Amino acid sequence: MALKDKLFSKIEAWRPRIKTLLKDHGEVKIDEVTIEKCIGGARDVKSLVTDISYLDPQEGIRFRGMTIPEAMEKLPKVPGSEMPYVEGHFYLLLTGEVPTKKEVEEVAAEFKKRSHVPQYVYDILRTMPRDSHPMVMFSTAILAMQRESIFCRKYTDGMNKNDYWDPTYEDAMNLMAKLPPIAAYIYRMKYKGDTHIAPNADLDLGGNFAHMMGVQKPYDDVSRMYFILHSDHESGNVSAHTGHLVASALSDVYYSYSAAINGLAGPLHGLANQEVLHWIQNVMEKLGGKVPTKDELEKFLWDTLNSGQVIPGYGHAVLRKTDPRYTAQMEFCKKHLPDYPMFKLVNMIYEVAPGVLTKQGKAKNPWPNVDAQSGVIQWYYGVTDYDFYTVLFGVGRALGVLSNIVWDRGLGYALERPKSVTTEMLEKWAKEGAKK
Ligand code: CMX
Repeated sequence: MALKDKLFSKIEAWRPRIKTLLKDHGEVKIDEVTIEKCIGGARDVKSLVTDISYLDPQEGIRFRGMTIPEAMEKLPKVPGSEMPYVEGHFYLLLTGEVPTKKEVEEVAAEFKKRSHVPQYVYDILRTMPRDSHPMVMFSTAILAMQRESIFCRKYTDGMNKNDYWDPTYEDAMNLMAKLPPIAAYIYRMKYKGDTHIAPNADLDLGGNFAHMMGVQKPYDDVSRMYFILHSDHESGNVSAHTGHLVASALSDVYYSYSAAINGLAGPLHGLANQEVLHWIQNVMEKLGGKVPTKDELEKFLWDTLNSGQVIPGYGHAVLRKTDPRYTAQMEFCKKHLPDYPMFKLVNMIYEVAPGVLTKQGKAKNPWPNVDAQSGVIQWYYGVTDYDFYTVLFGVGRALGVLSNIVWDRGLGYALERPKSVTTEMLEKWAKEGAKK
């Protein structure tokens, strides 16, 4: 397949760069670790490498060097749609090149070929308590498919290190193709009376997902936009880092991505999109369904902070400005749902919350992140079961995490194994002014 050939030529060309860096420049210092960073979650410690995306604190994410508007403009569009093919974005993440229409169609055809989900996955999902969180179901379904891993089989048979990337690529393609039907199945089993919609082979990944969800246009474009925006945010965030970490033990993509999904399910990470909707609903409920005034909203924000909770959808570990993923979704809302009361409320939060967070003086970034806007769009199009929202994030995030794992294998990145120290050691070094 053209994508695989291109990928291999890129990996082969890249390998000597990593070898030279390690062999000739391994001693060059790029960062230092302080006690604050050691206790504070390794914030900003430069210890991961990825060329697939880069997150600038002021500017936001760039996918393979492209801003979100640039990528959205340059990637081939699905005929009759505003949004690009998700398949084309995957091609971009994997190869660093914008695909031609023919190349996108090839990837789309490849995903279709690989999209059949084994019956045992559905059987397992059906044995789970129906009130299990959809992220638990999603993670379980992914892990259950580990027996399909080509990498695992080939590794057991004995394989040259240089070839690891190949079955990893095959596994990644297989898994990526199966995630949308699994997600749609969980949605319809849990929330739509266990009625299911067969896939439509004529549709692209985003279009087919909307079809299997049973939501009308332009939800196909919402899905495409959603998957692309959530795909990658460099390597340090919890889901991407977990995927990389688990894969660094040469665990295959099923083990790795299931673990990544578990990290995404945390309320400080991907679950924040569900928390935002929960928070908004609470506010409106307390006001008998009415949209609050700015003063009322400010009071709710302070009440949240004063009760020791975070304002979901605001703040970020790296970003220091409004998340361009938030802005991209806001532009979509302005076009498609400008008068929707919940969208207006989200905008009002945007006007009020940064001031409140700044006044409180704790959050380093008072601006909204991707999760502040995404739930409202889902709600508008009838996907109101907000505990499902993080599954949507999880389908998109796979594009980036899987691309990274393929490259990790291609470049032979090492087993991840940072060193821990004891509190006593930190106290000793604190007294001495530095680690001697
Ligand atoms: N509301 C209230 N307090 C906040 C806050 C928010 N939205 N964002 C940060 N703070 C607080 C932190 O809890 C921390 O308090 P303590 O000193 O008491 O521990 C302090 O401000 C400093 O935190 P920070 O350095 O600005 O932020 P972190 O890098 O530690 O954490 C994040 C980043 C995203 C976890 C945090 O901003 C947060 O909890 N936001 C709300 C949850 C959220 O929206 N998460 C989704 C992020 C995007 C994603 O991954 O999907």
